[in-house]
Amino acid sequence: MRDEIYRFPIDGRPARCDEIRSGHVNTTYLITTDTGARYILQNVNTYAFPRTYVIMDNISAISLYLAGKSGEKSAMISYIDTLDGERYYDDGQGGAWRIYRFVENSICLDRAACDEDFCECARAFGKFQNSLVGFPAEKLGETIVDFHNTPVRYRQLREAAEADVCGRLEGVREELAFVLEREEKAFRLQRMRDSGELPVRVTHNDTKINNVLFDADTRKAICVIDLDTVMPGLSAYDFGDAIRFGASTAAEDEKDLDKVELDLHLFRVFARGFLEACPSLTEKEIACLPLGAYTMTIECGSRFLADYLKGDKYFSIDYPAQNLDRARTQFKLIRDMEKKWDEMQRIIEEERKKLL
Ligand code: GN1
Ligand code: MG
Repeated sequence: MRDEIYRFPIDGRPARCDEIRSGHVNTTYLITTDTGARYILQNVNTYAFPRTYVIMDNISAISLYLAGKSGEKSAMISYIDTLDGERYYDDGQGGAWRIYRFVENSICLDRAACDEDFCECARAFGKFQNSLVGFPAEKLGETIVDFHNTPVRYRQLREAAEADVCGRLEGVREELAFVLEREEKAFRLQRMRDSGELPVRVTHNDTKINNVLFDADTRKAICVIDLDTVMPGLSAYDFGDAIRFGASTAAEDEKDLDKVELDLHLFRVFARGFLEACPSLTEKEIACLPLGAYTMTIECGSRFLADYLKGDKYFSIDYPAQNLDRARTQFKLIRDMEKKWDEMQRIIEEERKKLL
């Protein structure tokens, strides 16, 4: 049993503890009590998230806002305070712990089994953004500073390459050159954010399909989870990260790069669900969605590559070169997006017009 659970008000006595291995960053457990109540207990990775209090303040502020909106089923999960009335339990040894009630009959999907699953995922993230459109994004803190600031991610990659603490640089020269050659396009979105051309909203920022809870029977999305990266951002981040992961034809760490492509049909399916659920997107934001996919993909690849160079400090791995494999799939996707760029733009335009 994880003793941290005793710090929270729960129904019954903890009877079972099972680790759920799906995220790359936090550690998650399913706790079942003797009354059958179930809770998700999470240990926040404080290497990734040194500012746990910012996360919990953000989540609490938006929970309160969503709860006050009448007639809306909450678009997100909410956490339970500790017995001492704190938003999370600080174990005094660098560990931050929190719980929420397991949503009965819910499932997480690692991949969409059909178009409808992916469309539901799009609706869930679209709805999340849309329901927070009236929330002042500037009130939220940055849980990870410069999380989707691509120029900063490039700088961190350069620094990791210069330091080369593991002596891995020789083996990744080609990948590094690939990233650096694409700097202009990769920085475009951040430039538009800086110049105020795109509105800053409340965004989720980590929109993999496994961050949505689905109803096991109806397969409708219930709400979004994994709220640690909820902070001010661009709509293109949420669209783009979901495409990077969910519209790829292969796993994030696939070694056979011939299998990795952008599935344009899935791209369309996601675009449809997202646009439908988020009618507040401006024309300019919509036009930037393909660039969001491109940017999130090259940025994530750069992060995997930087972490590989640093000795896998951030993303958890199951085997030594997994972060390099992950980086390579992202770069393969980028090549494919470059080939399919005009089609990506056309699809967005077509889906936009269908909603008019
Ligand atoms: C991490 O924890 P998880 O697996 O939901 C990461 C995302 C990456 C993703 C890559 C806080 O998400 O940014 O896109 O891995 N989350 C954080 O799979 O860094
Ligand atoms: Mg996650």
